[in-house]
Amino acid sequence: MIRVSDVDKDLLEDDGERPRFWGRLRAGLGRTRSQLAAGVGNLLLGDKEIDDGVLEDLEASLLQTDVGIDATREIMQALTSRVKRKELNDTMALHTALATLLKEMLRPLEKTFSVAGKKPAVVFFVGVNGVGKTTTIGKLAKYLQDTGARVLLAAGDTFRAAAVEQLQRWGERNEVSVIAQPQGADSASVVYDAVESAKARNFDVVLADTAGRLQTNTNLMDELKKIKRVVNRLDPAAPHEVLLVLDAGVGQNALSQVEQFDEAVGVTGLIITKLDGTAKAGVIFAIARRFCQPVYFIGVGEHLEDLSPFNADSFVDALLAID
Ligand SMILES: Nc1nc2c(ncn2[C@@H]2O[C@H](COP(=O)(O)OP(=O)(O)OP(=O)(O)O)[C@@H](O)[C@H]2O)c(=O)[nH]1
Ligand SMILES: [Mg+2]
Repeated sequence: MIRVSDVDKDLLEDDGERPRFWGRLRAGLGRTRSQLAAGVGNLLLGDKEIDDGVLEDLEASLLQTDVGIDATREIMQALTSRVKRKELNDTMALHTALATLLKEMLRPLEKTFSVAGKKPAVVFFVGVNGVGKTTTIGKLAKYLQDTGARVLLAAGDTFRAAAVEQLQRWGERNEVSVIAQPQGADSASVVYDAVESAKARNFDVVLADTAGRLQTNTNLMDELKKIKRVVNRLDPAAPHEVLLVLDAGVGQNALSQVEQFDEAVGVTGLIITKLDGTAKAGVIFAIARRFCQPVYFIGVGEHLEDLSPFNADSFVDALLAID
């Protein structure tokens, strides 16, 4: 169980990533946390006995935050069997067991994002329209620069009006070079140029933006395959990462996005954005149950500092924290 005093202690004492981002994560997950409150918050109101009503409220809360039927069933079965075995005797114990279980479910998603040793590491950002690809590139450019990496951006979204300018603005803000061609140019050729230039100029990493597309649009998915083929000619190992950006607000539709982008271009990792704007952050448990993709980063806002490596314990602590 997280108490406010523990949270304050974390803010003061922890010197890792957590203190800087913890407050934002906690605030960002506020809508999902309120949605969970009916079922989960009640567990903390006192050392009540666990009856069917308590378990039903918990189940309903999980479903309402888009944890999904399968993951909810798994969680409820695990907890119910422990209640039946008399291992959990009151609601407080149930709350603690829930937190532990949720952390265990999310821990396999943790993986450190590394661009070391590739010179340049080529990273594609793919996803449906408006999920936060370009913004995430802007934030990540800064994050990687702060680790000492030399970053080059590729304005591979040559389709949407003003997409190139949007990336260039992020480039200026971070003092990062951007390789671009005018709107309407072939995006594969922009990304190719960027990788070639990064090789020649000794960059560590190329972050390549791509236009948003629906996972169901075969023609546009083929275009992504083409970018991949073209870059492959410069480096058979490239792209080293294909990051699928998911807007948490789409809830269960995220599952079909993972499936179809992976089938088309081989997704190597996920970034989940807009956790702050939604009560559906529970979808991350559905993702964890169904796929083995790492979640490298999460986004809880529009600002540079609103991106953080994913950490299962912090995520669940923030989700279940007391307001
Ligand atoms: N609240 C919130 N907004 C975000 C987050 N990430 C991105 N946004 C906002 O979402 C909107 C769309 O972001 P973009 O980065 O343009 O999305 P995109 O995927 O590049 O969009 P297309 O290129 O049109 O496909 C912008 O207004 C961003 O500021 C986040 O984590 N939280
Ligand atoms: Mg974009």
